[in-house]
Amino acid sequence: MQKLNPDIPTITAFENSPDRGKGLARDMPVRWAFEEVGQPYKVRLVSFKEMKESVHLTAHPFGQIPTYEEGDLVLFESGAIVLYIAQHHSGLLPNGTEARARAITWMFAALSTIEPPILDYEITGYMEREKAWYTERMPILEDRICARLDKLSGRLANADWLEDQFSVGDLMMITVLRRLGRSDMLKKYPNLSAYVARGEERPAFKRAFAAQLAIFNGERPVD
Ligand code: GTB
Repeated sequence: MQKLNPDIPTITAFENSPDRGKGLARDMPVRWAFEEVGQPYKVRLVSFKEMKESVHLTAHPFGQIPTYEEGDLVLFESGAIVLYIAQHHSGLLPNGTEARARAITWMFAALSTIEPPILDYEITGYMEREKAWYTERMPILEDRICARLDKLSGRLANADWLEDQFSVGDLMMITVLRRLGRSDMLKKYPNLSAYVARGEERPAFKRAFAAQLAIFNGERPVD
């Protein structure tokens, strides 16, 4: 595995992101976490072909992005990478064992409770459109998402963040909710829409978003 600079972590991202610069690929939460904690990072762009080749598979067993390399440490899974960044810098986890555990719980809730029905909906949307069951299945999947959003909305209520302060839990929850785009599902929950907008207003989010958009617009990272 090529080491660009052992002191500055290097992540991988799509050379050509299918999201067309919307910041929906999973390098985005990693970039956002780096920006929140003020850690510079490098990006190595990979094509779909390179992702499936042995060099990349050494870092990522499933041939995907993102990966994280820092010295001899190589990580994959955006959640694990974001958590690692949060644990090794201040700014994304509160002080206190219990408060930290609650923030991490929200991160897991984002990835393992909120995201799965959203992914089912997305994947059905582009893989099963021609199937006979498509029109019947989509509202069922939509209901499953809304059942989760309903509870999340109730829990957030009028608060700015899921716990007392912005944390890695909010970073991941907002990342996941962004996958709904400006869909009618999110619009049904004004407090969740405002929550996502609040996250997107953070200067760190804006820097991360601009960096991935620059790649979509043809800029290439410099070593
Ligand atoms: N669980 C892993 C993680 O969280 O890191 C999942 C990683 C993953 O899904 N990576 C995707 C990938 O490498 C890119 S982000 N796909 C290539 C492959 O599997 O061959 C998922 C993604 C892709 C596209 C959009 N989009 O176009 O909006 C959004 C999200």
